[in-house]
Amino acid sequence: MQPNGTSDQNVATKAMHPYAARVFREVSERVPWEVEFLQAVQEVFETITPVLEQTTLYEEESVLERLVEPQRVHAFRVVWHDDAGRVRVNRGWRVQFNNAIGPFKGGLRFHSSVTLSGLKFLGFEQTFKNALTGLPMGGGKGGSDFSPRGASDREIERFCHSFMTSLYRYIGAEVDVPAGDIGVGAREIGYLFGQYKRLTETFSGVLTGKGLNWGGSKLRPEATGFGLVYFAQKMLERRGEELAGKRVSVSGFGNVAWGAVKKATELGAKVVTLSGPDGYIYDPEGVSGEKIDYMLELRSSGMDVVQPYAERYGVEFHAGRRPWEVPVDVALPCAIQNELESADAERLVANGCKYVAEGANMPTTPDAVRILRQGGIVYAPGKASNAGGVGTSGLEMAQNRTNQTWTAERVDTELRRIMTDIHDMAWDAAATCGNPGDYLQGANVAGFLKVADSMVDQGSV
Ligand code: 2IT
Repeated sequence: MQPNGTSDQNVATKAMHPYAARVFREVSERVPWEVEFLQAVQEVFETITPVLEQTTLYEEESVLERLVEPQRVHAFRVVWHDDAGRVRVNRGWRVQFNNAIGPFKGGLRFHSSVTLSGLKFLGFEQTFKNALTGLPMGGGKGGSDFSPRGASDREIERFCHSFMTSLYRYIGAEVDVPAGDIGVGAREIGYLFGQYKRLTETFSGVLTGKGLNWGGSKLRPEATGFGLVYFAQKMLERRGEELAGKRVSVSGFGNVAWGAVKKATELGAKVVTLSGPDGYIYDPEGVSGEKIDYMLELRSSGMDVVQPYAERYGVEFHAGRRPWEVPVDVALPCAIQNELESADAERLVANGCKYVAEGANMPTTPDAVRILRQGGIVYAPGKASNAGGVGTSGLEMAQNRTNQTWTAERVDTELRRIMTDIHDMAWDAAATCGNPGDYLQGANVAGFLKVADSMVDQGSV
């Protein structure tokens, strides 16, 4: 789970339509230090050329210029007391990126690596991802450079209360609905919700990922990982293969990895790796049964390391290395942005890997994506393959609006349908562009069209 700048970022704009190239150049000149944000913009802009060649409408309406500018960014100081009674200060943000198709929607990330550039990239991606779910949700993202690692439960509570005190005026069930992300799980959502309720004296669906007793949806914790595996299943099916019997590598050991391991194992695949910032474990027998539950224990220890798994189950631990060197059929990066670089991609290709589906947001660097694709690996970008998490957040919002509690079966059926629809939509959009099977282009084009057309419909706002 090593975050890694964008050392091998490709800044060529050759593949871009002249309009996209101009806007990209303008953004690059305006915020040259926002490398992750620029990486995300570049990836979208490079793939929508067929759309921009067909019509000048988006240029006439300055849609790209508007798309790369968040509607609003809230930046605030988060002051809290640690257990020793010291006053601590962190930075908090909420990037309300685009609400053309619904209220801003997206997670909160608490991690020492969080920056405004990182949140802008995540909010930008979220806008297209949410559009792909088919549900009325705009894009947003927020968080703090607060690291929950090693913090006590009371410290986390005090931090969350302070964070919400600064944020509560700017969110709401019909305005902006945050959720969890790295470092923000059920516990944090509970503290954030409690403070929102106290400050506003309202009980509303202002956050998703809530507890099951107080408005949460069944399967929301599992949804991102489950959805990822459902998507991967579709990718394999399209090529006449099945997931059962396949060897799978997973990176990370948090919420997304946990759900992915659970579902992949249930469907008969064998997950042989997990990873943390400390390195990766190789479990040739497969992560299954109680080992999957142990992932939850590892996570709640708050130590952000995976090595204890190796000690407990007597398997190999590779310190400071990434799991991509292990030969597998399917790789599922589920940790963090830019965790799969060129050398990793080369190894996956050389070892005969056939599918890469992203569980994290933008875990593969642009050069690595090129290497995977040139090497014949079928690649799915996170905005398509990890959309099951926010998709199920959308289902939680639907349940809250109508005062309903759906069964797990119903949520699972809806989640499967959402993932199937995203797969097919991306497939069809890519085919229309003359590149069948190109999920990257398909997802970007389908997401772009929905958001861009909605913006045009609503005039110059
Ligand atoms: O990256 C993501 O899609 C999430 N962290 C989930 C966002 C949400 O609103 O459920």
